[in-house]
Amino acid sequence: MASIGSVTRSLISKTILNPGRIAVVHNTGFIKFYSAAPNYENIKIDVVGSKKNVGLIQLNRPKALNALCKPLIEEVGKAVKDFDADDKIAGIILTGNEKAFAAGADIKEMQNNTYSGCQKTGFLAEWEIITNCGKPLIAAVNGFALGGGCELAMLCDIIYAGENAKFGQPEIAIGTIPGAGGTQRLPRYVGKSKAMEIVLTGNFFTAQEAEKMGLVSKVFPVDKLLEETIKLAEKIGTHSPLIVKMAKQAVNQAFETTLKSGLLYEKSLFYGTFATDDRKEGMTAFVEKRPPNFKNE
Ligand code: CO8
Repeated sequence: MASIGSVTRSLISKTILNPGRIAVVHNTGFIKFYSAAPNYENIKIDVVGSKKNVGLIQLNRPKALNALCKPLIEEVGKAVKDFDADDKIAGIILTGNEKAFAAGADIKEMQNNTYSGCQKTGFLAEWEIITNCGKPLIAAVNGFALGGGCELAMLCDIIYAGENAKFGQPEIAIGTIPGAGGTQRLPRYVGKSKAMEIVLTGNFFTAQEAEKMGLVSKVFPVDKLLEETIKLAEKIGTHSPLIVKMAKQAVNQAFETTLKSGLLYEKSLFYGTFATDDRKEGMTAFVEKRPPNFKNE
């Protein structure tokens, strides 16, 4: 299976990725973004795609199977926030390596936690930043996505998986329960019976099973996963960023509310699109039989 390095090299040869990021950073105004970015220890970031409009975040603690220690989640939060604030970025991809997306919370870091300590420090509060991202967040999952790793994938908007991906919520086997959305998001994706089975047994399930359950949108050969996920983000990037954001808000509302109030929410956002220049441009371009030129206004 290809590593992110070899996938990156193969994409460079297809000019999907930028071989000299620093130069393009200068050319496209990313210099400020990158020079301001901290020296990450647990993740790698890049800007990819033929239009250099896709933010890529790779979890990078391979020896610990990308276990989600607090500094790693803080770095992911910072990178997501920066990409979210960057007008040139249309979507953000979260990925790991071929063995693991993430094997869960860092059990060694958590081992001596206490109830009062969790309460006092607000354990897991740093996940909120990722949840609040307004731009499409796409998980590209190869290998293990377990516990917090499965939960991290589930808080993304779309999950693409490699054929070797293994999902699971095995917290029960170490005397705890999912704590970053596993008991809440999983039933919304796969229904109660499946979610209960997964959470109460701790059993792992395959990418193909995850696709069948509706947790994963598509499954790809391992070495094609990142390339296909970049294509997905690029396709989304052809649309108005403003309208994409509204569509994301509307779909997410379906998980938060009753059908009646969700439909009301949808209607008000739908009407709201008629206050935007991009809605006008989109429909005018259709009528004039030309491609739209969206301005994010
Ligand atoms: N935490 C810390 N270290 C880990 C973790 C983890 N979750 N998973 C793997 N590692 C480490 C191992 O300790 C090992 O390190 P070392 O070489 O120093 O001993 C290294 O990664 C490689 O792991 P293995 O040797 O075990 O690799 P295998 O290929 O034999 O097995 C498995 C891979 C099956 C994935 C196995 O490592 C495993 O079962 N890992 C634990 C999976 C798990 O239980 N995850 C759930 C954790 S609890 C959780 O996520 C709670 C969520 C709460 C919210 C989220 C908070 C961030």
